[in-house]
Amino acid sequence: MSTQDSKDLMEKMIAKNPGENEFHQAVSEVLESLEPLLKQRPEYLNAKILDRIIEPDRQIMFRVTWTDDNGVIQVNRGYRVQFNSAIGPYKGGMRLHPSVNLGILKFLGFEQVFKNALTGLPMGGAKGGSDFNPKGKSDAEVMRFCQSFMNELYRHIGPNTDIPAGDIGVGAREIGYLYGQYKKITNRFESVLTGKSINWGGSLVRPEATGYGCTYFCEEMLRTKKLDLKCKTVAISGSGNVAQYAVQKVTQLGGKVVTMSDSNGTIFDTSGIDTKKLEFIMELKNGKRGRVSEYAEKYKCEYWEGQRPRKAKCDIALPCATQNGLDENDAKMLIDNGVIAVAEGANMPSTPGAVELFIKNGVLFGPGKAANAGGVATSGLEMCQNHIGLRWPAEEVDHQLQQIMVNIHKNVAEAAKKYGSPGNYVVGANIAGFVKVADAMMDQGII
Ligand code: NDP
Ligand code: 2IT
Repeated sequence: MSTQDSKDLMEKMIAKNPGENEFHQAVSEVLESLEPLLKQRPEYLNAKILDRIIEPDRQIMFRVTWTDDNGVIQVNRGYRVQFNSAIGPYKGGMRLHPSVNLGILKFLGFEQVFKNALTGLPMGGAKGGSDFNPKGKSDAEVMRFCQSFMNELYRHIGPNTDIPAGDIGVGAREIGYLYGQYKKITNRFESVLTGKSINWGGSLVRPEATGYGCTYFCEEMLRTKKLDLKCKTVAISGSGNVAQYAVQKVTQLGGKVVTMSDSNGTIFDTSGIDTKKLEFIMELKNGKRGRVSEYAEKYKCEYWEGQRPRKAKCDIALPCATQNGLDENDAKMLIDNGVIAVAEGANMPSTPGAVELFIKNGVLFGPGKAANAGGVATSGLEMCQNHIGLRWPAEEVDHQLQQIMVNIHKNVAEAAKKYGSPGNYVVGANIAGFVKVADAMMDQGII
């Protein structure tokens, strides 16, 4: 594919999806990475695989009506973008956040297609959610919202059709309410959601999986330079599910985590966020649903109101909050401070300018679709356990998760090398993920 063809396709895609900047960003990065592959495999172009792969199979939008605790009727918009099912049923999380719109979910669904392919498990890509803001809502309000959301969603999903899971704003509580309503409507107890609680079909290690997997991926990158996490200073952003378990695994492997953050600010704890302090964060964020500033008050560390963690001097950065939270200036600061590796726990947390700087400056950079694939991979393991009617011990699931992350690293590194960009995990991840999905689409004909 020539650069001109790629530009033409991008222009067409932007015209068809106006204003969906994050989606444009995600597609543009993939198209750029694929150029060396397409030179060798023109059959993908003849079969119009690029035009087909950037168009979701199906985009579902619906009204979600619920009543708040004051008896006032509220209306939100619900979505499920079923992006691609070439290699398996649709699979991907659901996000509840006021910033959710169709463009955000298309970017996330598109990324999910390649990420899921990289896991080696048979899962297509999807993403869903709503602009509902769970912050400040009571449990009862969240429950009524989830029930109303499922009243529409249930007809579009199923254990062999589409299996949603958690993402920002959707954790064990929300998955519970969604599952309860699905069961009420369909009278079926089946593997239709992942991230379920342990005593009703969930998998051990699924809550930990994204943060652990990201840390394992980071270790694999470091291993290529004969380094490891021992005694490394690590800056983590976010304080939700992914960030919490990244902190836990980094600490277990001998690293020292000095930052966490939320949408209000960053805590900078030079003595390290150890196991005991992490317990406080978990209770604060998962139980009390409070702000990280309370940590700074309790442990008397620095708190940077309204700021991101990037000015913290660190060897390793794991961005685990949300998209585009790490820009060129942040990247410059990290590089000037000697960062060795960046592994994305979040989806697309680094802007294209930041990614370019990391790669130019020889920073080991693990893009989200490779580095955070441990979450959805373990969702795949949860589905597998549900289908065979067994529950594997934590050690077994963790072992499989580690193996999957090692394989992703290996496959991505090999693809990067094969197509002329050794060490470039962005190119490697995009090509390795794409080939798998594109080949399946070719096999399945013009549909
Ligand atoms: P959570 O809801 O548990 O936590 C989200 C964290 O990100 C919170 O600390 C939140 O702060 C912060 N955050 C969210 N939106 C913003 C924003 N606009 N600006 C600043 N901070 C923000 O979500 P997860 O930990 O599950 O998800 C984090 C990232 O990881 C997302 O990009 C998600 O897509 C990705 N991911 C998640 C997987 C999973 O299995 N859960 C799997 C793979 C990727 P606050 O509390 O203030 O809102
Ligand atoms: O972005 C992601 O990979 C997720 N939110 C997890 C999806 C899943 O199906 O477990």
